[in-house]
Amino acid sequence: MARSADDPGGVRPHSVPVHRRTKTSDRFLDELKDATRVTFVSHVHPDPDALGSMMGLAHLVETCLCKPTRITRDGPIGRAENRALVDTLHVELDSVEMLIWDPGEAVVMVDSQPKTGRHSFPRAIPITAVLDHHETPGDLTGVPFVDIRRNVGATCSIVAKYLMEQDIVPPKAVATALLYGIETETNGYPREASALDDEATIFLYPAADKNKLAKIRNARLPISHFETLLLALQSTFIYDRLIVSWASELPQPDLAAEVCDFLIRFEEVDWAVCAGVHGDNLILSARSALSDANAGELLRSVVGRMGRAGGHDRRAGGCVKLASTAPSAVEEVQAELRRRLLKALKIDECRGQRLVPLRELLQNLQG
Ligand SMILES: [Mn+2]
Repeated sequence: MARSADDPGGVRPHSVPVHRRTKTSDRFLDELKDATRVTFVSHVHPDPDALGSMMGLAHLVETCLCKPTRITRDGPIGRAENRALVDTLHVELDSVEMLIWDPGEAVVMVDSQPKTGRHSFPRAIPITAVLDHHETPGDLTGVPFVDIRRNVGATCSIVAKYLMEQDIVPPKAVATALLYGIETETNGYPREASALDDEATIFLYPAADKNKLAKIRNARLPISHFETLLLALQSTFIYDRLIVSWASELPQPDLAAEVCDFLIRFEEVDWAVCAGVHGDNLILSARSALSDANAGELLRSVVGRMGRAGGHDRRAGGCVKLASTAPSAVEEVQAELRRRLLKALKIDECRGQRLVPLRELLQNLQG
């Protein structure tokens, strides 16, 4: 029998599978090849992970398939850093309420899943692909392409992986948005990050604009930000290892998360929750300093049929529609949520202890 040149002779080489492994990004692009245009959608009040993911995938589709793309904004962008990202990187967003859908186009959803109540675009529009990392399950029936990685810190990391697989170094603005998207999703402690998030960060860092990144991180804040923080701290209560801030009016809904990020650093607690009124909704945010906290699941069970909630292991968000925004009606909803929260965390019903004692608050006012 003839021997090939690399036959080790006598020793059987390890069998190596000959079929070429299809990359996930190849399958993603394949699903979009017949579309006239690709439109990217995400959740309401898009955050950096949503914005960066849409920008990264739009660049991938434009480069590999030479197709026109649109990226969208569902509702206003609240947080100052997120608005700074859009302004600084000159991101062009189409308002999802104003879009006219073309039957030949493909819709790709990022950082969210269909029918989770987190979007306002028409439910009848078919979705071709979903890329997400949330624990909150959506209705994926009939979606041809699904890439959901619950162990990954950011959807932007999955998108960066697609770019790596296709050997595409993204332009500065896209790399900056992707990097900031990963940063915002993985900066808590304990870290909710995987090896893929670190790999994506290393890939994106050289291509990103570090000055613009610093400008976004340090976005200037309006006076309403400080007023809200002050009021929130004045109605913050400690129940054993839980701290809850019953913020009153939130000028923008993302402030609930900002209050939580601030409170979870309090050394005497493991859980932080903020609930504040925005329009006719009670916006909820939760954080945990524990590993395996299942915050998304916990908030979902607390909110139950009162509204909707979901998220990650240590971070979660939710929303309860208020029948009335009269203070007594809001207090009633808050009391029910507090009761359920204490029960879920196995904390005995107790009077909350103020973070800032009332006596001090009054003294400061008089001084
Ligand atoms: Mn995300």
